[in-house]
Amino acid sequence: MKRTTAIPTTINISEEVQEALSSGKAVVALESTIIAHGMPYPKNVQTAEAVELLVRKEGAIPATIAVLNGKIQVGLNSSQLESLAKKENVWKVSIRDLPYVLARKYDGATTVAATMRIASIAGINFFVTGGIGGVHRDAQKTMDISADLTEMSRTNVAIISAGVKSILDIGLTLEVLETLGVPVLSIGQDEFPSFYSAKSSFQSPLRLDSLKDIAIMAKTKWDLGIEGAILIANPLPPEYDFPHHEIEKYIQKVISLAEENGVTGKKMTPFILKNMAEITAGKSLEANIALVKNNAMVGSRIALEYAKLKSEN
Ligand code: PSU
Ligand code: MN
Repeated sequence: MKRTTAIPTTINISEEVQEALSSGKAVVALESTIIAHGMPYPKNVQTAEAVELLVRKEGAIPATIAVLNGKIQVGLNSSQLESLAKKENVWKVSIRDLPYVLARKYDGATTVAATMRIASIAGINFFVTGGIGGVHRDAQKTMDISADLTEMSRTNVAIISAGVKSILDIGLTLEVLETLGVPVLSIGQDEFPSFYSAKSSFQSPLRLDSLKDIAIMAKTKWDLGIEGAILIANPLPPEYDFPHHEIEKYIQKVISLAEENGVTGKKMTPFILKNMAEITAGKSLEANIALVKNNAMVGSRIALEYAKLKSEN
């Protein structure tokens, strides 16, 4: 998407990313909440580095997005990645937090919602992550629905994830995405994947098997001026798949633990991820790492197809 307005001075885009954007190369945005709040050190920084490398191997340019000392940074170098992964007190920045964290000159890790908005301002249309936020189980009572969903209705970025985690209410999340007009498609299967498993027992609203077709769909949507994201669900590599009954048992335990500890609001998702890793003796973390890498490869390929389509135009 062509930028029509100037980039605000609170955004710093690395030279490499700037160069890639101005020459029409494929650029893939990456979030930083997964680094600072989604995985423990040092696996978080190792994964972030490995993911960037995979994006490059495919021929695209990675742009990890975070807030450093009150400035938005698009494209982090290794020492910036390392410090974000190591530091305590890195703010979890969803869309509502962004102006506050900038005004206070804090360090912040951006969620899917904040990352996609920044990516879009910078002119990046593809964004790779692991899992998105959604409608939590029991949201009828708690109203805990991630701002990732509302952001998807507004911002023209295609998100490559491994589906919706079953710590959330997958059915309600799909319903909300429908209401918000967000196309949800699964790659190569009819069933919508659930992060830790390729299965979920929910039918995927849409299915596409060819990455080129996904790029065509994205371009068509935005060319028509239909605003908002496309959620692309890429099932995790089969060797990491958790059987449904096994994962469900762990999730229920971890959710009760969150309740016992009075965990609510923005602390909920990091709490669940941390405790899932503990209760599965690291197995959920290994799956998480493998699926993010897989998404980086597939997402980069889609971004390359899209860049090709744009250049042919
Ligand atoms: N799911 C994961 N790993 C993550 C997150 C979600 O498997 O790291 C992070 C993402 O940054 C997502 C955020 O945008 O959690 C959602 O948080 P909340 O539910 O508070 O909106
Ligand atoms: Mn929430």
